Amino acid sequence: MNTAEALDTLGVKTDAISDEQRRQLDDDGFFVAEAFFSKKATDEMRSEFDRLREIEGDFGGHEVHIEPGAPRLSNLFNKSPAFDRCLACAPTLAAAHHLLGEIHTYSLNARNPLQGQGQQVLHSDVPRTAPDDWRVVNSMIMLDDMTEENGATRVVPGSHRWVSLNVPDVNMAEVKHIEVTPEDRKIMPEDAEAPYPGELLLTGEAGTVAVINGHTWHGGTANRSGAPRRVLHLAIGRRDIPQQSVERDFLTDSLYERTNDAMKYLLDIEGAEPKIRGYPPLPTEARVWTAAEAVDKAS
Ligand SMILES: O=C(O)CCC(=O)C(=O)O
Ligand SMILES: [Fe+2]
Repeated sequence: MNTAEALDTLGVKTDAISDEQRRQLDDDGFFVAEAFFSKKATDEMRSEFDRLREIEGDFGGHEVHIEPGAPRLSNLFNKSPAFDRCLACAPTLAAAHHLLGEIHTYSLNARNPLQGQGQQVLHSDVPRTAPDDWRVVNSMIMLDDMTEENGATRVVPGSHRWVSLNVPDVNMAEVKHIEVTPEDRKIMPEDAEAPYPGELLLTGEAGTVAVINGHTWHGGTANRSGAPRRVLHLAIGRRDIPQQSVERDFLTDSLYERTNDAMKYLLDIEGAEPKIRGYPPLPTEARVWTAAEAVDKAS
């Protein structure tokens, strides 16, 4: 199996993204695919988000990090078959194959900023050690309408070519240190939570998928209206970069049993031994991540 074969089996065609979307990804570092998921698919994923949030409460997101003011969930492939369809999310997967070549899943998380909260520091999800060392394509699968009022994701066009910014430590992989030149310093924001010149908000109706190069400077914004903003983050990584959610370590018997060879290839669980029976266990304590912490590390 290889990525081209897996994507073909899953019905993801290389022309699933248009020439214009490919150009936007290359030049701007992001594009938006409107109305990709049907209402039925979106409704089902949204109600699973709610069901799992009930189960996980304060521990939601514990496998990666818990974010005060923005309830999260992680390890979602293992938690509900409703998310299996994300393995055929053509805009994300075609973009990832285009940019990264051989791929596997990086993570499937979810996030819902609460009223008045959720402003994140501007950040790159992953570091980069050479100009074209692209590592991750991330995407926001909108389960609610994402508007300028309810905490849309902001992006800075063209910033995927700039220095890596405020990369969360869980995503640093082998990179120990990000080289920052005096030229870089000039464009790096003094206040990473503040609006950045030229930033845009990614908005769309439920079912829309916004795809970004994981290196593009971006971040969640505050939910001013309080309307729910449930979003899945489907991140796909270059296959030689370790997964954020190492699926072999989290694997449930249910996910292993219901996935075909192409899905197993993308999840990187071919021949793996399921470790978990039933619902993945919740911890008794978990890591909290705050914007302030990211900036401390960066300075
Ligand atoms: O939920 C969002 O709008 C973006 C979140 C994000 O970039 C992150 O948590 O890394
Ligand atoms: Fe991010």
